[in-house]
Amino acid sequence: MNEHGSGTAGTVERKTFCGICEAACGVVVTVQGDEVLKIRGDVDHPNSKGFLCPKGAAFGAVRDDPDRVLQPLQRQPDGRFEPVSWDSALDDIGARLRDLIRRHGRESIGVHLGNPNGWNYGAFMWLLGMAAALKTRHLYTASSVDINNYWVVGELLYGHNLVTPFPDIAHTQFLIVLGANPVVTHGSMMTAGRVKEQMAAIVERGGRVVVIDPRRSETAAQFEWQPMRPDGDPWLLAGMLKTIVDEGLTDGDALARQTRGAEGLPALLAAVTGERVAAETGIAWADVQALARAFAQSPAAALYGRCGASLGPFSTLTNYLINVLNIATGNLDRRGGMVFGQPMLDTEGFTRLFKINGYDRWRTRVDGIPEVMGTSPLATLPREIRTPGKGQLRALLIASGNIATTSCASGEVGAALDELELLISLDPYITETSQHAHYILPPTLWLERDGMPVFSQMHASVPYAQWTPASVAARGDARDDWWIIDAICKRIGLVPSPSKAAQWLGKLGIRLSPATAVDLFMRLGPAGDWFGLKPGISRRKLFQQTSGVTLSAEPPVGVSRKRVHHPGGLIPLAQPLMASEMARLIARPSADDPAQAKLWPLRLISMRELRSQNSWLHNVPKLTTGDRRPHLRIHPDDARPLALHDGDDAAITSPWGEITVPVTISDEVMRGTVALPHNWGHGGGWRRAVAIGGGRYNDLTANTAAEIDVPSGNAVLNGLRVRVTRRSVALAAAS
Ligand SMILES: Nc1nc2c(c(=O)[nH]1)N[C@H]1C(S)=C(S)[C@@H](COP(=O)(O)OP(=O)(O)OC[C@H]3O[C@@H](n4cnc5c(=O)[nH]c(N)nc54)[C@H](O)[C@@H]3O)O[C@H]1N2
Ligand SMILES: Nc1nc2c(c(=O)[nH]1)N[C@H]1C(S)=C(S)[C@@H](COP(=O)(O)OP(=O)(O)OC[C@H]3O[C@@H](n4cnc5c(=O)[nH]c(N)nc54)[C@H](O)[C@@H]3O)O[C@H]1N2
Ligand code: SF4
Ligand SMILES: [Mo]
Repeated sequence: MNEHGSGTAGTVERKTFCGICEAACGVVVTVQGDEVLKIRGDVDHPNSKGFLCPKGAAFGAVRDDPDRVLQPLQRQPDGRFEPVSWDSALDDIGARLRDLIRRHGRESIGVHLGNPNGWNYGAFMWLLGMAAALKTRHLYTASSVDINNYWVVGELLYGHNLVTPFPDIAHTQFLIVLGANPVVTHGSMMTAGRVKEQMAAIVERGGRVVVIDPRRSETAAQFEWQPMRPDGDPWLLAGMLKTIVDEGLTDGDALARQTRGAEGLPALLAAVTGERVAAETGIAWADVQALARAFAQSPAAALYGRCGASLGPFSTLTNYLINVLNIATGNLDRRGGMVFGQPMLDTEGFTRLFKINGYDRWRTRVDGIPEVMGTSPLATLPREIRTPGKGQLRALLIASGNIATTSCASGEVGAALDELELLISLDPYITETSQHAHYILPPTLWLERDGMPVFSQMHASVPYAQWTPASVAARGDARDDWWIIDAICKRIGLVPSPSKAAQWLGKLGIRLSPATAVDLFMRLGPAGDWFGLKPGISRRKLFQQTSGVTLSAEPPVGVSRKRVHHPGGLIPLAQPLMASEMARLIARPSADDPAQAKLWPLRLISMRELRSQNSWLHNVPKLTTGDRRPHLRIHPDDARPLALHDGDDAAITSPWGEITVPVTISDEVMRGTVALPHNWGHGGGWRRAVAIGGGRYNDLTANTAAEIDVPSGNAVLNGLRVRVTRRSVALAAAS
C-alpha cells in the first residue's frame, strides 16, 4: 500500500503531496512510529518530479511546533486560553449557535474559508456545505483578497466561474508574466511542476519570457524584465489590444470559431491613447506596441497574470483584458497557448449541480457588492458585523484564515471580530485572528489526514490524479477540520451539504464522510472508473499509487466549444460591465495627477518570500533565520531626499494607516515604487513569529466600498498611495 522500502530499522517511507501551496509537490515522508524524520521530493510525481522547496522540507517542525494548539481552547474573561474537552467545547458552541439562530435566524451565522483549505478537500466541502445548509450569505473566502476577479471573468466569458485557462508552459514560445513571481511562489492558478526550469526551457528552445513588474523580482531577474508602474496593467493590456486590433493582427479564424461580439473591440478601446498608456504604465508607447506585435506574431504565446495583476483597483477589467488578448491572438485552447485543465474531479460539474457557481445573483447587505460564487467579500466583513439590522453577522466560524493580518484593513478586521457574539477559529496556532476567538479548535495538518490537491488539479500542466492516506497519526487531540465542522453542524441539526438529499438522509441519522462523497462523485465523473465499468480512477486505486496517476501527457486543446458554457459554446467578448469599467478607468485621474503625487509620492506593493507562506510558517526556526522583519525596499533615488540609509526605521503612511519598518535601499524596485513583504507583524501565541515583530502591511490597506475592485469586490492590496518618512537612524549608520 502506502509503504515503501524501509531504510533504517523501524522507519517507513510514505508518499503524499505537500499541502502548503498550489504546486502540490509530491513528497516522500520518512516516518518512525509517530515521528516525521524527513520530507524529501518524490521523483515519481507527474508534475513536481522530485522538486521540493524549503517550506515543504521544513514542515515536520510545524507538526512538532511546541506552540501548536493540540487541545480545544476556550478564551477566559481575562483573555487567557484554557484547554477544555471536545465535548464541552462543542456542546457550548452548539448551545450558543442554537440560541443565536432562535433570536436572529441562521443568516446571522457566517463561515470563512482561508487559503489552506485549497489542499483540504474535506474542510472545503464541509465549509461550503455548512454555509449552504445555513442558507447564509455570510460566506467569506480568501479569494476575495486574491482571485475573485478570476471567478467573475470565468463566469462572464466562459459561463462558469471555475473556467480559468492557464499557460501550456511546456509548449509555449512566448510567455508574458504579468505581476507574478513563480520563481518564488512556484505558480498560482497554474500548477506547473519545476516551474523555474520550465520557464528556462522556453528560452532554451528559442522562445521568450517577459516579466512585467514594478520590481525586479526573482523571476524578472532571470528573464526579460519590463518595469511597469503599479496598476499600469489595464492600460498596458488595453494598449496592446488596441495595437493588435488596429494593425489587423487578430486571429480572425479563432475569433470566428470561438467567440461572438469581436466587432465591439474597437469601440471598447476607442478612448485609449498611446500617450495615456505611456503615462500610466511608464513604458514607452513604441515598446508597448512592439510587445503587442511580438505576442500576436508568436506561433504559440500565453499571457499569464497573477497577484500583481489581480490586487489592483481594476482587477476584473485587467483579467478580462488578459483573457481577451489571449483569445484575440488565437492563443486560447491552442498547444503552447492558454489551455483548459483536465481535472481528476469535475469541480465545474459539482458546483453547477448545486448551483454554487454564479455571479451577481444577489448583493451584499451593507455595501451592495455583487456576490461571487455565493460568497461575500472580506472587504465588507467589518461592516457586516457592525451594521445593525436583519442579517447582521453575529457569529463566525473561521477555518484556516488569519484575516486580522491577511485581509484588507487588517486592524479594523481584528477589532470587529471582538464585537461578534461568537467567534470560532479552526487553526493550529493562537494567531492574531484566533486570539479573538471564544474557541480555538485544533485541526490535523496535511501530513496527518488523507488528501487530494483539489485546487491544483484544476490547472495542472500534466493532468494528474492523486489521493493519499495520512502519512502519520495526528498530534495531541487534533481532529480533521471536516470532522470538527460536522460535529458543530450536528449540534445545530444540520448536515453540512448543499444537497437536499443529504439533509433528508441526515434526518434518518445517515451522514456520508467527505471521502465517501468525493469518491462517489469522482468515480462517476469523467476520470472515474464507473464502479468497474471503465478503467478510470477510484480512491482505492489512488491510495495504492501514492505518487499520483498521470491522466494525460498534456492538457487538452480543441475543447473550447465544450468548455465554454455559453450558447453555442461561444465566448461573448462584448461585456457591458467591462465597457463600463473601461469608462471608469479612462475617467480616473492620471497617475501623474500632481496634487496626488505631492501628498502620496510613492506606491506600495506587496512581496512574497521563498521561506514564507502568506501569514504562516513564521514560527519555524529553520525558515526564520536572520533578520526576518519585513524591510521596505526603496530605490536609492527615492531614499536620498528622505535622508534614508540602509537599516533606518521609516514610517509608511497611507490614507488608511501607518506602520514603521526598517528600510533596504535597492534598485530592485523602480523609482516611485516601494515594496514590503506582507503578512508579518504577528500577535497571539506563536512566540517566535511574534518575537520577529515588524509592521503589518494590511494596516495600510482600505476596505471601503470605494477602494475595492467594483465588479468582484476584490480587495486592493497593491499600488497603495503612500509616503515614507525617516523615523530613526540605524545604529550602524549612526556610528
Ligand atoms: N513562497 C511563497 N509561495 C507562495 C505564497 C507565499 O506567500 N510564499 N503564497 C501563495 C499564494 S496564496 C498565492 S495567491 C501565490 C501568488 O503568486 P504570485 O502572483 O506569483 O506572487 P506574488 O509574489 O504576489 O507576485 C506578484 C508580483 O506582482 C508584482 N506586482 C505588484 N504590483 C503590481 C502591479 O500593479 N502590476 C504588476 N504587473 N505587477 C505588480 C510584484 O512585484 C510581484 O513580483 O503564491 C503562492 N505561493
Ligand atoms: N498585502 C497583501 N495581503 C495579502 C496578499 C498580498 O499579496 N498582499 N495575498 C492575499 C492572498 S493571495 C491570500 S490567498 C491570503 C491568504 O491569507 P489566509 O487565507 O489568511 O491564509 P494563510 O495566511 O495562508 O493561513 C491562514 C491560517 O491557516 C492556518 N492553517 C494552516 N494549515 C491549516 C489546516 O490544515 N487547518 C486549519 N484549520 N488551519 C490551518 C495557519 O496556521 C494560518 O493561521 O492573503 C492575502 N493577503
Ligand atoms: S513549492 Fe509549495 S508545494 Fe512544493 S514543497 Fe514548496 S510549499 Fe510545498
Ligand atoms: Mo492566494
